[in-house]
Amino acid sequence: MAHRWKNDLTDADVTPMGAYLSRREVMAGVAGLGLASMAAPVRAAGLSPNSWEEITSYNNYYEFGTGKEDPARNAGSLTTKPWTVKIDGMVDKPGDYSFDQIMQAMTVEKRIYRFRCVEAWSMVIPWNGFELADLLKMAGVQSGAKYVAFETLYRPEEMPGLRYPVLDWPYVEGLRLDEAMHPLTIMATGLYGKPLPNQNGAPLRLVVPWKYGFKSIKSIVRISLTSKQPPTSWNKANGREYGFYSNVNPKVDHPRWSQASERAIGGGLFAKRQDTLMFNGYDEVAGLYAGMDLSKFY
Ligand SMILES: Nc1nc2c(c(=O)[nH]1)N[C@H]1C(S)=C(S)[C@@H](COP(=O)(O)O)O[C@H]1N2
Ligand SMILES: [Mo]
Repeated sequence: MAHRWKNDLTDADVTPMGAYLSRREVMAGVAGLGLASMAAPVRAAGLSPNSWEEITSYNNYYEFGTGKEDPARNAGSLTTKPWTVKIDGMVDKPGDYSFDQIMQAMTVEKRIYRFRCVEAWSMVIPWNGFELADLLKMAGVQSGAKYVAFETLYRPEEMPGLRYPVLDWPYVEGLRLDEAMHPLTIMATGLYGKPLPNQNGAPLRLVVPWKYGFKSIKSIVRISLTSKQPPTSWNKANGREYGFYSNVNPKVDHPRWSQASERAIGGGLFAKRQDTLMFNGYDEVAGLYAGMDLSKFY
């Protein structure tokens, strides 16, 4: 399976508009040629994805410990079947949606995305998932809704890290509604065509590729549509260091380190750091922040 990803790269994919704009159009155009599989959005042109081993053994999932290897070691105990996501707040059809019910309604596709942690390391990850917009449309977003709040499972019996007050549990995150509806924003349910491993946020987690990794909240049990900006875990823990927006921005440093460059995981001991790109390279989201001072709204 792994080697197939490179074959998914096409010239269309390397243009800035190649990915999200193209999905439905290109799918429509290409489907007739029987080449549908080549139209999958590839967001890291020229880069090859990190290995399964790298993506599943170097993780941040503090509910299972704060070490990079803790999640792989400790998350095996997490029960992900059955799984229910409560969708509530300003929606027409609030309720408890089972994971199976969601998967039946959604179209899962592959998306190769760059992933940039605020700690200045990065990977390239071949996700499987569906657009968050499709799930929100299914629930029926009401007109007064402006934000989407997300919550991770809180289950101390299975999550040893919850014993430590590193964060105010459960882990919570949030997006502005237009960010949540953006076609690049996905709910990931798999990696390399396999179900998402527990350490990566099984059975479903958010992926917002133009934001620092901590926005991509794992193992989601609740999604609430709200009129007010929701609190977010890292912002509550240290508001000076972690803002609500957290867009990848090489020009706005973390108070304790530079964000101008990053260490690509898997590059080897002597690999050169690579430049960090504005919006992690996803320039098509720039319009979402038109007129905003991104050093103030960090
Ligand atoms: N619930 C929860 N979600 C989380 C985290 C966490 O500790 N708990 N860590 C975040 C951070 S800091 C990063 S970098 C990414 C890591 O995702 P990965 O382990 O799949 O690479 O998950 C994010 N989502
Ligand atoms: Mo992170």
